[in-house]
Amino acid sequence: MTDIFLDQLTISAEKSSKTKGGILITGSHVTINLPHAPLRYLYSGWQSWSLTAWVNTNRPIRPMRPQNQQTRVADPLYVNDPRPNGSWYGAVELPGDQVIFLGALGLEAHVAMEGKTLKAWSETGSLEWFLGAGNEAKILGRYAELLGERLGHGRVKVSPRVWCSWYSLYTEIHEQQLLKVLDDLGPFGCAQSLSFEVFQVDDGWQIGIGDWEPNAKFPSGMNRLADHIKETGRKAGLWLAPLLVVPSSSVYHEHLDWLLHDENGKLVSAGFNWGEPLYALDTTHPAALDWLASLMEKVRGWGYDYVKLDFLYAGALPGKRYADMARETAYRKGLKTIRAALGEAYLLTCGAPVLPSLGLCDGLRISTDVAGNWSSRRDDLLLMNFSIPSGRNALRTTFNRLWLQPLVNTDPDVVFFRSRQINLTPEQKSLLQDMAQICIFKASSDIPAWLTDSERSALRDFLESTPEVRKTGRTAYQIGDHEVDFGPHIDMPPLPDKFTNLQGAAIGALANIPVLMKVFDKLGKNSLKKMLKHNPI
Ligand code: 9PG
Repeated sequence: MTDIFLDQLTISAEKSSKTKGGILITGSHVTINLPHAPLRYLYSGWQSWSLTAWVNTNRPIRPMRPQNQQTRVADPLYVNDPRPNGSWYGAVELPGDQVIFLGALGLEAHVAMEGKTLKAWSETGSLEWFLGAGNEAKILGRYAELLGERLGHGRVKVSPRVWCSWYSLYTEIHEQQLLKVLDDLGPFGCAQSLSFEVFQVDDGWQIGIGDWEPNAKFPSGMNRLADHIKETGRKAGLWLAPLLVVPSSSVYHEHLDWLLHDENGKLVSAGFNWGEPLYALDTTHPAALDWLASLMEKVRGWGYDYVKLDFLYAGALPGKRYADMARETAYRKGLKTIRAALGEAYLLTCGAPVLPSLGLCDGLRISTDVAGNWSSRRDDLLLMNFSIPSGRNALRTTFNRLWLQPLVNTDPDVVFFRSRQINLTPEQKSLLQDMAQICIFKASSDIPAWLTDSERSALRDFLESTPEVRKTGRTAYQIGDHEVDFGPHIDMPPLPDKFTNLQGAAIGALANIPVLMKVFDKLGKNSLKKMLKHNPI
């Protein structure tokens, strides 16, 4: 196989010119004719949780089940498109490990593969694109450079080390128990302490989604809690989902006009969670923007210097907005308002559309959530949903987004050192830890009281170590004294056979029924409560 040179590709677009490492193309629609049929396609997921991976071109990744989860984890415009496709950029691999890449240098753009052609289009009009061929890492490095020039970079060089309440306690957090955890971490900087720089309170503190005041489990108020955190020498961190609104909230009752509607005047669905349908704030509505700014100022006023903003995709869903503005541009407008109101606080975006968040946040979650299990037959074969929280789903998408590192702090989600309440093997835990070292983003939810002495000391060493990281192959890294190849761990699972697929369709249909979702939610909560009763904090 001879090398593919860019001049062997037929490009149809308005115009094209040479740039360092590739070709710059202008056009609202671009078509590249490929010399051979590709073996693999690089799916680029829309937001943090969406699958981003190299997948064999003969392996369909649809349908993703259940249907009511599709909006939460993928771009609803393309979630059922049977072609290999993805947001803003796409790439194909030809025989001989040759990569051909096409990526937008702007927003509201999509790429798909049809036979031996790559097709790209903008939802709004003419756009610039970058075309590269050859070595994947080099091409993505140049793409990042070009994006940085246009969208900007995060402001913080090194991400802080974070203790996050979610992956042990989930929504079952309360003031006293968090103070106990804080106490057990020890004061920042002491010899035996765990050197987390941020103590981040996740989902569970608020009255509701859209009612961002402390609930009855936080009787002293969020400002007192921030004071306690700061007394230990740490920054206080808080989770919010400011672009989401649920029907039980006061924003929904009082300001229905702030919500995103479609062409027919119906509310746009942002998915389903917490036992309720989700709706989105219209970030072009001036009153909604004022509300967002004052919400951020309130959180800052309470004393929080680290803010994790979640479910941000809601701001970029298709719809008819107060101001006639393209969807990702509208999201960016909202994020700019948020950024300005947050001042110097660290901003971590999550569930966030990837390119539209660049330049406006410090950290970006680049994968779906990790979980206490590595993978499951249910998620891989029955639901075919690679955005469901799990160790392997998180590792796979994180790996394929490492090229974003020059642009933003890349958050691979938390690591585990505990063996209590977890179903990961030592090897699986260590793959996630290695990935966090590569990302230089270290976070954990381990409860100090659940750690053995040796687990606690391993966690301390992890937090304080800064091993040298070197890429040694397409999927391999040297991390300090050991080498790790992620390749075998991030491959896509095989396709289900016909019978399994039918079973999956039935389970997917059941999981789509709101009452059943509520029941599952309730059962999950009960077993969490039971677990916490048997595992004192
Ligand atoms: C809080 C969490 C954590 C986490 C976020 C985000 O509906 N779902 O299945 C679902 C799964 C994960 C999820 C949200 C919803 O995670 O990534 O870190 O902050 O929200 O609710």
